[in-house]
Amino acid sequence: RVLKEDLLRYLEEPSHVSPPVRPQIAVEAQDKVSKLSGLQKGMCKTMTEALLFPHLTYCEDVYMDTLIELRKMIKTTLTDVKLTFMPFFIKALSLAIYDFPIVNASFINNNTEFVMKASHNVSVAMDSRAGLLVPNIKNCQNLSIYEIAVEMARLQDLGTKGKIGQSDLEGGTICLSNIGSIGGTYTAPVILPPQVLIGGLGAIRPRLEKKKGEIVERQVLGSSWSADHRLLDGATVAKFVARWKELLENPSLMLLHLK
Ligand code: CAO
Repeated sequence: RVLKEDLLRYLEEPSHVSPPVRPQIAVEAQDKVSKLSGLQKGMCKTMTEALLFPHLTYCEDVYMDTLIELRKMIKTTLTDVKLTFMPFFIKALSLAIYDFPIVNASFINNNTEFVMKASHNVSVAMDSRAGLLVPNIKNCQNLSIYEIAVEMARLQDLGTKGKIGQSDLEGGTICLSNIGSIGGTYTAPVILPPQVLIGGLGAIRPRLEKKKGEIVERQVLGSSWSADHRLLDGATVAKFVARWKELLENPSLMLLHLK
Protein backbone atom coordinates (compact mmCIF):
# COMPACT_ATOMS: atom_id res chain seq x y z
CA ARG A 1 0.00 0.00 0.00
CA VAL A 2 2.85 2.38 0.85
CA LEU A 3 4.43 1.55 -2.44
CA LYS A 4 1.21 2.27 -4.35
CA GLU A 5 0.85 5.72 -2.73
CA ASP A 6 4.46 6.57 -3.52
CA LEU A 7 3.89 5.53 -7.09
CA LEU A 8 0.72 7.65 -7.39
CA ARG A 9 2.49 10.70 -5.95
CA TYR A 10 5.37 10.14 -8.32
CA LEU A 11 3.06 10.00 -11.33
CA GLU A 12 1.15 13.11 -10.26
CA GLU A 13 4.29 15.22 -10.31
CA PRO A 14 4.03 17.17 -13.57
CA SER A 15 7.62 16.50 -14.56
CA HIS A 16 6.91 12.76 -14.62
CA VAL A 17 3.70 12.80 -16.62
CA SER A 18 4.53 15.26 -19.38
CA PRO A 19 7.72 16.25 -21.16
CA PRO A 20 9.37 19.45 -19.95
CA VAL A 21 7.82 22.51 -21.51
CA ARG A 22 10.26 24.30 -23.79
CA PRO A 23 9.79 28.01 -24.41
CA GLN A 24 8.43 28.57 -27.89
CA ILE A 25 10.44 30.98 -30.00
CA ALA A 26 8.21 32.65 -32.52
CA VAL A 27 10.04 32.34 -35.88
CA GLU A 28 8.21 33.21 -39.03
CA ALA A 29 9.87 31.15 -41.76
CA GLN A 30 9.90 33.05 -45.03
CA ASP A 31 11.19 32.13 -48.46
CA LYS A 32 13.83 34.48 -49.73
CA VAL A 33 14.10 35.42 -53.40
CA SER A 34 17.51 36.49 -54.68
CA LYS A 35 18.77 37.51 -58.09
CA LEU A 36 21.64 35.44 -59.48
CA SER A 37 24.96 37.24 -59.17
CA GLY A 38 27.01 37.76 -62.33
CA LEU A 39 29.18 34.82 -61.32
CA GLN A 40 26.17 32.56 -60.71
CA LYS A 41 24.70 33.53 -64.10
CA GLY A 42 28.00 32.57 -65.74
CA MET A 43 28.08 29.24 -63.86
CA CYS A 44 24.47 28.55 -64.81
CA LYS A 45 25.17 29.13 -68.53
CA THR A 46 28.50 27.26 -68.71
CA MET A 47 27.42 24.24 -66.68
CA THR A 48 24.16 23.89 -68.59
CA GLU A 49 26.10 23.93 -71.87
CA ALA A 50 28.58 21.42 -70.47
CA LEU A 51 25.99 18.82 -69.62
CA LEU A 52 24.62 18.86 -73.17
CA PHE A 53 27.46 16.56 -74.25
CA PRO A 54 28.31 13.09 -72.90
CA HIS A 55 30.64 12.92 -69.91
CA LEU A 56 32.74 9.82 -69.29
CA THR A 57 33.77 9.62 -65.64
CA TYR A 58 36.81 7.66 -64.48
CA CYS A 59 38.36 7.35 -61.01
CA GLU A 60 41.85 6.37 -59.87
CA ASP A 61 43.72 6.40 -56.53
CA VAL A 62 47.21 7.84 -56.20
CA TYR A 63 49.65 6.82 -53.45
CA MET A 64 50.97 10.08 -52.08
CA ASP A 65 53.51 8.87 -49.47
CA THR A 66 56.64 9.80 -51.45
CA LEU A 67 55.27 13.15 -52.59
CA ILE A 68 54.17 14.03 -49.05
CA GLU A 69 57.73 13.45 -47.80
CA LEU A 70 59.22 15.38 -50.70
CA ARG A 71 56.93 18.36 -50.19
CA LYS A 72 57.67 18.36 -46.45
CA MET A 73 61.40 18.52 -47.21
CA ILE A 74 61.13 21.27 -49.85
CA LYS A 75 58.69 23.34 -47.75
CA THR A 76 61.30 23.83 -45.03
CA THR A 77 63.62 25.52 -47.53
CA LEU A 78 60.98 27.64 -49.28
CA THR A 79 60.12 30.84 -47.50
CA ASP A 80 58.81 33.11 -50.25
CA VAL A 81 55.91 31.02 -51.52
CA LYS A 82 53.38 28.52 -50.14
CA LEU A 83 54.04 25.11 -51.67
CA THR A 84 50.88 23.00 -51.62
CA PHE A 85 50.29 19.83 -53.66
CA MET A 86 48.67 21.75 -56.52
CA PRO A 87 51.89 22.76 -58.33
CA PHE A 88 52.92 19.06 -58.38
CA PHE A 89 49.47 17.98 -59.62
CA ILE A 90 49.61 20.64 -62.34
CA LYS A 91 53.18 19.91 -63.47
CA ALA A 92 52.47 16.17 -63.63
CA LEU A 93 49.33 16.97 -65.67
CA SER A 94 51.35 19.04 -68.13
CA LEU A 95 54.00 16.31 -68.49
CA ALA A 96 51.33 13.66 -69.05
CA ILE A 97 49.76 15.85 -71.77
CA TYR A 98 52.97 15.44 -73.82
CA ASP A 99 52.19 11.72 -74.06
CA PHE A 100 48.45 12.19 -74.68
CA PRO A 101 48.01 15.63 -76.34
CA ILE A 102 44.41 14.87 -77.29
CA VAL A 103 43.30 15.47 -73.67
CA ASN A 104 44.39 19.10 -74.12
CA ALA A 105 42.19 19.64 -77.17
CA SER A 106 39.04 21.52 -78.19
CA PHE A 107 36.48 21.02 -80.91
CA ILE A 108 36.44 23.57 -83.73
CA ASN A 109 34.44 24.16 -86.93
CA ASN A 110 31.07 22.97 -85.63
CA ASN A 111 32.65 19.89 -84.07
CA THR A 112 33.97 18.61 -87.39
CA GLU A 113 37.61 19.14 -86.36
CA PHE A 114 39.57 19.38 -83.15
CA VAL A 115 42.74 21.25 -82.25
CA MET A 116 45.36 19.90 -79.84
CA LYS A 117 46.61 23.00 -78.06
CA ALA A 118 50.34 23.67 -77.87
CA SER A 119 49.92 25.61 -74.63
CA HIS A 120 49.10 23.74 -71.46
CA ASN A 121 46.93 26.40 -69.81
CA VAL A 122 45.69 24.64 -66.70
CA SER A 123 42.43 26.01 -65.32
CA VAL A 124 42.11 25.76 -61.55
CA ALA A 125 38.70 25.78 -59.86
CA MET A 126 38.88 28.26 -57.00
CA ASP A 127 36.49 28.67 -54.13
CA SER A 128 36.81 32.45 -53.89
CA ARG A 129 34.98 34.91 -51.68
CA ALA A 130 32.67 35.73 -54.59
CA GLY A 131 31.99 32.06 -55.44
CA LEU A 132 33.43 29.61 -57.97
CA LEU A 133 36.10 31.14 -60.22
CA VAL A 134 38.23 29.23 -62.70
CA PRO A 135 41.35 31.16 -63.70
CA ASN A 136 44.13 29.38 -65.54
CA ILE A 137 47.89 29.12 -65.27
CA LYS A 138 49.26 29.73 -68.73
CA ASN A 139 51.97 27.69 -70.46
CA CYS A 140 52.58 25.22 -67.65
CA GLN A 141 54.75 23.26 -70.10
CA ASN A 142 57.35 26.03 -69.70
CA LEU A 143 56.99 26.53 -65.95
CA SER A 144 58.81 24.82 -63.09
CA ILE A 145 56.93 23.55 -60.05
CA TYR A 146 58.19 26.61 -58.20
CA GLU A 147 56.92 28.98 -60.91
CA ILE A 148 53.52 27.26 -60.87
CA ALA A 149 53.40 27.75 -57.07
CA VAL A 150 54.11 31.47 -57.57
CA GLU A 151 51.30 31.71 -60.15
CA MET A 152 48.90 29.83 -57.85
CA ALA A 153 49.72 32.26 -55.04
CA ARG A 154 49.14 35.24 -57.35
CA LEU A 155 45.74 33.92 -58.50
CA GLN A 156 44.66 32.99 -54.96
CA ASP A 157 45.61 36.44 -53.76
CA LEU A 158 43.59 38.07 -56.56
CA GLY A 159 40.71 35.67 -55.86
CA THR A 160 40.65 36.67 -52.18
CA LYS A 161 40.53 40.33 -53.18
CA GLY A 162 37.85 39.64 -55.83
CA LYS A 163 40.18 41.00 -58.52
CA ILE A 164 40.81 38.14 -60.95
CA GLY A 165 40.81 39.69 -64.42
CA GLN A 166 39.48 38.47 -67.75
CA SER A 167 42.96 37.57 -69.07
CA ASP A 168 43.41 35.08 -66.20
CA LEU A 169 39.96 33.60 -66.80
CA GLU A 170 40.27 33.15 -70.58
CA GLY A 171 42.24 30.60 -72.55
CA GLY A 172 42.25 27.56 -70.24
CA THR A 173 42.83 24.27 -72.08
CA ILE A 174 42.32 21.62 -69.34
CA CYS A 175 41.07 21.82 -65.77
CA LEU A 176 41.89 20.61 -62.25
CA SER A 177 39.51 21.02 -59.35
CA ASN A 178 41.04 20.23 -55.97
CA ILE A 179 38.18 20.02 -53.51
CA GLY A 180 40.35 17.99 -51.10
CA SER A 181 41.37 20.87 -48.88
CA ILE A 182 37.65 21.11 -48.03
CA GLY A 183 36.91 17.35 -47.98
CA GLY A 184 35.50 14.51 -50.05
CA THR A 185 37.06 11.57 -51.83
CA TYR A 186 35.49 11.27 -55.27
CA THR A 187 33.40 13.60 -57.40
CA ALA A 188 31.88 13.68 -60.87
CA PRO A 189 33.37 16.92 -62.17
CA VAL A 190 31.69 18.85 -64.96
CA ILE A 191 33.85 19.80 -67.96
CA LEU A 192 34.50 23.45 -68.67
CA PRO A 193 33.70 23.83 -72.42
CA PRO A 194 35.43 24.02 -74.87
CA GLN A 195 37.86 21.87 -72.87
CA VAL A 196 37.55 18.09 -73.04
CA LEU A 197 38.97 16.90 -69.70
CA ILE A 198 38.69 17.85 -66.03
CA GLY A 199 40.20 16.19 -62.95
CA GLY A 200 38.55 16.41 -59.54
CA LEU A 201 40.78 15.70 -56.55
CA GLY A 202 39.59 14.58 -53.13
CA ALA A 203 41.25 14.75 -49.72
CA ILE A 204 44.40 12.70 -49.15
CA ARG A 205 43.34 10.08 -46.61
CA PRO A 206 45.19 7.30 -44.76
CA ARG A 207 44.33 3.72 -45.76
CA LEU A 208 45.51 0.44 -44.26
CA GLU A 209 46.80 -2.04 -46.84
CA LYS A 210 48.58 -5.37 -46.83
CA LYS A 211 52.10 -5.18 -48.26
CA LYS A 212 54.48 -8.16 -48.19
CA GLY A 213 52.36 -9.73 -45.44
CA GLU A 214 52.44 -6.62 -43.25
CA ILE A 215 49.66 -4.13 -42.61
CA VAL A 216 50.92 -0.69 -43.62
CA GLU A 217 49.34 2.74 -43.68
CA ARG A 218 49.35 4.48 -47.08
CA GLN A 219 48.28 8.04 -47.89
CA VAL A 220 45.84 7.95 -50.77
CA LEU A 221 44.49 10.68 -53.04
CA GLY A 222 41.21 9.89 -54.78
CA SER A 223 41.08 11.40 -58.26
CA SER A 224 38.00 11.57 -60.51
CA TRP A 225 38.07 12.57 -64.15
CA SER A 226 35.35 13.59 -66.58
CA ALA A 227 36.11 13.48 -70.29
CA ASP A 228 34.15 14.64 -73.32
CA HIS A 229 33.17 11.23 -74.67
CA ARG A 230 32.60 12.64 -78.16
CA LEU A 231 36.38 12.96 -78.49
CA LEU A 232 38.00 10.94 -75.71
CA ASP A 233 37.47 7.25 -75.10
CA GLY A 234 37.88 5.49 -71.77
CA ALA A 235 41.13 3.75 -72.71
CA THR A 236 42.83 7.05 -73.60
CA VAL A 237 41.66 8.63 -70.36
CA ALA A 238 42.81 5.60 -68.34
CA LYS A 239 46.29 5.68 -69.96
CA PHE A 240 46.61 9.43 -69.46
CA VAL A 241 45.61 9.18 -65.79
CA ALA A 242 48.01 6.24 -65.31
CA ARG A 243 50.88 8.43 -66.58
CA TRP A 244 49.83 11.33 -64.29
CA LYS A 245 49.65 8.91 -61.34
CA GLU A 246 53.08 7.44 -62.20
CA LEU A 247 54.67 10.90 -62.11
CA LEU A 248 53.09 11.76 -58.76
CA GLU A 249 53.96 8.42 -57.16
CA ASN A 250 57.55 8.70 -58.44
CA PRO A 251 58.11 12.45 -58.34
CA SER A 252 61.83 12.05 -59.11
CA LEU A 253 60.75 11.13 -62.66
CA MET A 254 59.72 14.75 -63.07
CA LEU A 255 63.40 15.72 -62.70
CA LEU A 256 64.02 14.18 -66.10
CA HIS A 257 61.96 16.96 -67.63
CA LEU A 258 63.74 19.88 -65.96
CA LYS A 259 65.02 22.38 -68.52
N1 CAO B 1 44.28 16.56 -49.55
C1 CAO B 1 44.82 16.93 -48.40
N2 CAO B 1 45.29 18.17 -48.15
C2 CAO B 1 45.18 19.06 -49.12
C3 CAO B 1 44.62 18.75 -50.37
C4 CAO B 1 44.16 17.44 -50.58
N3 CAO B 1 43.62 17.08 -51.73
N4 CAO B 1 44.65 19.86 -51.13
C5 CAO B 1 45.21 20.82 -50.41
N5 CAO B 1 45.54 20.35 -49.20
C6 CAO B 1 46.17 21.08 -48.12
C7 CAO B 1 47.26 21.97 -48.67
O1 CAO B 1 48.46 21.29 -48.88
C8 CAO B 1 47.34 23.02 -47.58
O2 CAO B 1 48.02 22.46 -46.46
P1 CAO B 1 49.39 23.08 -45.90
O3 CAO B 1 48.98 24.33 -45.22
O4 CAO B 1 49.94 22.03 -45.03
O5 CAO B 1 50.27 23.37 -47.07
C9 CAO B 1 45.89 23.19 -47.18
O6 CAO B 1 45.23 21.99 -47.58
C10 CAO B 1 45.20 24.38 -47.82
O7 CAO B 1 45.47 24.39 -49.20
P2 CAO B 1 44.83 25.52 -50.13
O8 CAO B 1 43.43 25.18 -50.46
O9 CAO B 1 45.06 26.85 -49.54
O10 CAO B 1 45.75 25.48 -51.44
P3 CAO B 1 45.79 24.45 -52.64
O11 CAO B 1 46.90 24.94 -53.50
O12 CAO B 1 45.86 23.06 -52.20
O13 CAO B 1 44.41 24.67 -53.40
C11 CAO B 1 42.69 25.89 -54.48
C12 CAO B 1 44.12 25.89 -53.99
C13 CAO B 1 42.42 27.22 -55.13
C14 CAO B 1 42.50 24.77 -55.49
C15 CAO B 1 41.74 25.64 -53.28
O14 CAO B 1 41.98 26.61 -52.28
C16 CAO B 1 40.28 25.70 -53.63
O15 CAO B 1 39.68 26.76 -53.81
N6 CAO B 1 39.65 24.51 -53.73
C17 CAO B 1 38.22 24.39 -54.01
C18 CAO B 1 37.99 24.08 -55.47
C19 CAO B 1 36.51 23.94 -55.77
O16 CAO B 1 35.68 24.68 -55.27
N7 CAO B 1 36.17 22.94 -56.58
C20 CAO B 1 34.82 22.67 -56.93
C21 CAO B 1 34.59 23.12 -58.32
S1 CAO B 1 33.03 22.62 -58.95
O17 CAO B 1 32.01 23.54 -58.14
